[in-house]
Amino acid sequence: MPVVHAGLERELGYVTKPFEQNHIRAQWDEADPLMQDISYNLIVGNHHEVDRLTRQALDEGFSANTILDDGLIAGMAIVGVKFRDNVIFVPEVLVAARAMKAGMAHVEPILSASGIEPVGKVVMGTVKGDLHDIGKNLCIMMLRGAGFAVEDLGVDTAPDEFMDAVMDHDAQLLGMSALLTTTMPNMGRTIEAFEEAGLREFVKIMVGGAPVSQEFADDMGADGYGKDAIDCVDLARRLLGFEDFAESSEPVAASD
Ligand code: B12
Repeated sequence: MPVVHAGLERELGYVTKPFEQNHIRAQWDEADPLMQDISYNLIVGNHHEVDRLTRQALDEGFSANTILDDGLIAGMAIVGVKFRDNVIFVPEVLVAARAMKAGMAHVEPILSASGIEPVGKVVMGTVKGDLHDIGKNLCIMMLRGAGFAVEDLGVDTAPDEFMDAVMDHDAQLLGMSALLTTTMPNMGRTIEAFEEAGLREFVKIMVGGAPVSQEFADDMGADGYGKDAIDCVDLARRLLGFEDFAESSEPVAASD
């Protein structure tokens, strides 16, 4: 009978939705204790341990893909759920993100060299005139945690820069963030620029940021709006035609 790490068993206690509980538990039920240890240390934000354990796992012959899926992404799933349900807040998420980055530093070069495809390619940036990036960075971290390759354009991004990046990286998705009512219209201007250049049909566009709403997103012709970083991942998956998490997870019996 597989054993789930005692710390992870406690963490699963924070996951109240049965389909999420079943989905994450099923992954750890199958995962090696070392992968579970990576997940646990990522959740609690111990980046030194994630760094050490990821190197150890590679030395022991685990594939970069297994470490990514069963260790890093599985841990990030719990962080995402806890953040959404207000169990943890931005500082804790940023600490977990640092741990994720420590692990990714070892597996990313191997994954890119082996040509393993990410689930999707996303370009993200804060629009022209706007320097707020905390929310955008959280979205990027969650997207990477979910297996997307993300090109981060930073802040104060002009429509041309968004267009160049989407074409250069062959991205299927563009995400724009704005925190100021004065810079929100630059999302619409960017969408217009894509239309004028004949590029709109090549990319799905999602928008977010505190002052942005679904109505505003619809008005300016975006493909979707996300209210937070979890929504951003769900939206990205939906826009690329993936099944919902809920629908894709088979219920499993809870282990004793
Ligand atoms: C931190 C902050 C700053 C920092 C930014 C630091 C940084 N590196 O980001 C600094 C000090 C630089 C700053 C500057 C200014 N700020 Co400021 N700032 C804030 C503050 C306090 C927090 C913003 C934040 O980080 N929130 C936390 C993150 C996690 O939330 P979020 O950004 O909304 O992101 C989440 C979602 O919206 C969503 N999301 C975000 N982006 C995207 C994208 C996609 C695609 C999707 C799907 C989802 C998504 O997911 C995120 C994660 O859950 C807000 C007030 C507030 N409480 O919101 C004011 C606020 C945004 N700032 C404001 C102002 C006015 C300014 C300044 C003009 C002040 C000045 N006079 O200089 C300047 C503007 C500078 C500029 N040109 O951008 C106003 C805006 C008012 C308005 N209606 O426009 C606010 C609301 C404060 C206020 N109450 O007046 N600011």
